[in-house]
Amino acid sequence: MSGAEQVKTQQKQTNCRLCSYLCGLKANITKGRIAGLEPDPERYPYDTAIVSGCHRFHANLEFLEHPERLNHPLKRVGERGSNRWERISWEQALDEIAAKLLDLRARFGGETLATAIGGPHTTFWPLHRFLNLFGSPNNVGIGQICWNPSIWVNSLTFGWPLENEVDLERTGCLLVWGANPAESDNSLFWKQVRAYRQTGKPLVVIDPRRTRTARLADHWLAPRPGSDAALGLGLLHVIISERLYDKHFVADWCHGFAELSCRVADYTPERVAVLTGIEADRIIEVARLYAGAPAASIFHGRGLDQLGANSMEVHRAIACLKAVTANIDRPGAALVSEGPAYLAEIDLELTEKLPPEQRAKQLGRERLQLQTYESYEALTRLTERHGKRLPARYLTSAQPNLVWRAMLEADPYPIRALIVSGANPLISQADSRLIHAALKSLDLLVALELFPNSTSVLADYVLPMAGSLERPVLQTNAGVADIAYGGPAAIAPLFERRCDFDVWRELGLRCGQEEHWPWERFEDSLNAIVTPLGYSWEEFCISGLHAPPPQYEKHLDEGRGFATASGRIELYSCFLERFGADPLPGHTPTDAADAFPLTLISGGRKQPYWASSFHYLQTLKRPNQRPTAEVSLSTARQCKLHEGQEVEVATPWGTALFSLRIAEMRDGVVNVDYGWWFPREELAEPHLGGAFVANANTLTTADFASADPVLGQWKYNNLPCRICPAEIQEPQCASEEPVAPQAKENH
Ligand SMILES: Nc1nc2c(c(=O)[nH]1)N[C@H]1C(S)=C(S)[C@@H](COP(=O)(O)OP(=O)(O)OC[C@H]3O[C@@H](n4cnc5c(=O)[nH]c(N)nc54)[C@H](O)[C@@H]3O)O[C@H]1N2
Ligand SMILES: Nc1nc2c(c(=O)[nH]1)N[C@H]1C(S)=C(S)[C@@H](COP(=O)(O)OP(=O)(O)OC[C@H]3O[C@@H](n4cnc5c(=O)[nH]c(N)nc54)[C@H](O)[C@@H]3O)O[C@H]1N2
Ligand code: SF4
Ligand SMILES: [Mo]
Repeated sequence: MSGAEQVKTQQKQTNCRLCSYLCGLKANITKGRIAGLEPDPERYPYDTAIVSGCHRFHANLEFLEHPERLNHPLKRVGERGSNRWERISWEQALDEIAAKLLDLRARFGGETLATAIGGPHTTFWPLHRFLNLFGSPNNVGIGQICWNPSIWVNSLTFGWPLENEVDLERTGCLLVWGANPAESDNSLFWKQVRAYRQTGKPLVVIDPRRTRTARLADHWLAPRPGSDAALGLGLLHVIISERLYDKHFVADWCHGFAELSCRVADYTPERVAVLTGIEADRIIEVARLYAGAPAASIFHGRGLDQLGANSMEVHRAIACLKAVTANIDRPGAALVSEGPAYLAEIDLELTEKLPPEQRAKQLGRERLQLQTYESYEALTRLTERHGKRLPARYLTSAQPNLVWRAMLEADPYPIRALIVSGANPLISQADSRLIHAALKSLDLLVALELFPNSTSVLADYVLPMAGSLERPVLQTNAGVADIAYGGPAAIAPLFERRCDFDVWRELGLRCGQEEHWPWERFEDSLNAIVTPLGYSWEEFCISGLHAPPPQYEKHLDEGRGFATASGRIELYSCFLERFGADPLPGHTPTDAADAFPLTLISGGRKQPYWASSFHYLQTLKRPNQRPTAEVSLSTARQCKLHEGQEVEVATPWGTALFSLRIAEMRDGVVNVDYGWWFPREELAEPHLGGAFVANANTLTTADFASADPVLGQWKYNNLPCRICPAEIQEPQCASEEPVAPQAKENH
């Protein structure tokens, strides 16, 4: 490099934003453009192996400068879905959207606006702040099916959420249950799991598929999908009947041990073997391994978060397993998180500003036991004893099926507007055809997006958002733990792109919310968030990490205990009892459906994609990458299918096409990729980028009537299905074994 060029090149700290790790990077900036990126060894979570193993790191610059990125605000000119747009100014876009929102609110009330969010792609508290101040309880997204069943369960069992990331150096036994970090993480945690395994300590993976994670394990249990709660009860049965539990800890700190013992008494290994399809001996072996380790950990994933009623049940069983073995708040075991020492999410999202009469408009609240404002408030009264408050936004988020139906049927009131941010609901939320009809019926649909996609093409306005490297980032895990990490933008947003924060603030100013948006820039709000830590945003960015060392056995502090009604860990939950739910963990068997003899898992993760994201990036494109449906060899033979064949997967709700892959997994189970669409194909109606071709969510439903009454949860796993060659389209295979319909077994 010549001397003249060296002068022009500036190095700036920034962060990748292509997954939730937000890896610290250094950007080399020449003439205002990023010429190159390298990992920053000074900042979290630096590890050479992370970057060399991460597919997406190398895609950052393509992501930033991709020719299809949205660069200017667009307004629809043709029919909805015709993909014809005019470029307009930000002022015009914001003025028109705000005017339309105010008009709709005057006619139908604040509840007429809904928002849709997805995974942690952006900072969501500004959206919630706007929505609460606007007066709507109707945010849909992932509240019930990603992460939050365990947030609810751990909070009502232990008084606050537990850390899911486990202390692998000090644990003596690790169970990875319904998660596949080899594909879904592929970074720091996955590296730690591999290092852990090299020490020879036991790794148990519980997954119907022999994933890359399962291949690393010395114990692979392949339950029938959806039967995990029964497995949990079986493990508890062995631990209690063989007296492997921690007697002192149970006597001192657990409430309801006698009731739990009674509940698990008839979940003998032999009976659980029938329910789960796992041999009794293996259940006994894993129970002894877990209870016998000096410290043991359970890492769980979305395989357990998306099982309908059994999600709460399995998380309750796991919480009881941790409690009775005293694997709580000790090194190498589960840690009760601290509350954030920085400005808490609840104070940013301003849920207390949503008036009671608007909270009362939460759809389905008469039937839901948790996942309502009332339950959230009751939980907060408990956690406040320890000076902590959970974020409300996920624990009260709306049941999506009821929101889509209110758009279509105006029942019990009309929802006429939707703003989508950091999500692609047509592809990544349940029941794509219903969502399609609902979006088409709206008076106003706005998409805050980085790339055009199957949802944004249906919008009235598409607003171009700043993404990775163009905006500061701060990950706070929604404030359920005392951890925060992030850093500054490398460059100002390109073209006319803006941060999501700016859009919500500008809409807020136009909708009478001036007093609640004191920060002019996103950075100003980040400054306010970290100020309680004793430094400014700029100072925070130097290390980019706030992660105080863990504190153990906090319940032993003078008079502290656990923030539950009994002050102890609630094996028997007084909280669930109060809201009419089963106070003990149970198991809900799945009904058999003759026409759909197989069981569907929709969406085991795969690198390098993230749901519907990154399919357009050349850097990541793998030769011949196709959406696949996986079955075992024996299921393939039974169904007369062969590797590479085009197959149709059908459920009672729809069909989708995949390429068949034979994989090591439980017989009778089908696993399909999720998030598939085809950005190179026609985006206009009716094709919508192939939104209905290989989309796992044409196979799913969030139907409220059949959703679980506790959270209103729907299923992405454990769904009835069948599979056949694409051209024949008739069922050819029988079920793995007949499953007799049984009544709910917990009473
Ligand atoms: N069948 C099935 N469905 C599932 C699941 C499953 O396992 N199976 N999993 C569920 C789970 S756990 C989740 S979390 C969801 C994930 O679903 P989503 O979060 O909806 O994921 P994506 O489809 O990747 O959509 C994210 C969108 O956000 C945009 N985006 C990225 N960064 C930004 C930003 O800074 N600002 C804005 N405004 N937009 C941005 C991307 O361009 C992309 O279009 O899917 C759920 N749906
Ligand atoms: N590459 C990639 N990484 C991602 C994402 C992505 O889209 N792509 N999404 C991100 C998001 S939003 C999330 S929430 C996380 C999720 O992270 P993970 O939970 O690790 O996600 P999955 O890879 O889907 O792993 C779930 C596993 O559960 C298994 N499973 C399905 N049904 C059952 C069941 O009934 N019982 C049991 N025991 N197991 C079952 C599946 O076979 C699958 O292997 O990943 C994140 N990381
Ligand atoms: S995609 Fe994730 S792991 Fe990879 S560099 Fe970016 S933040 Fe780090
Ligand atoms: Mo998720």
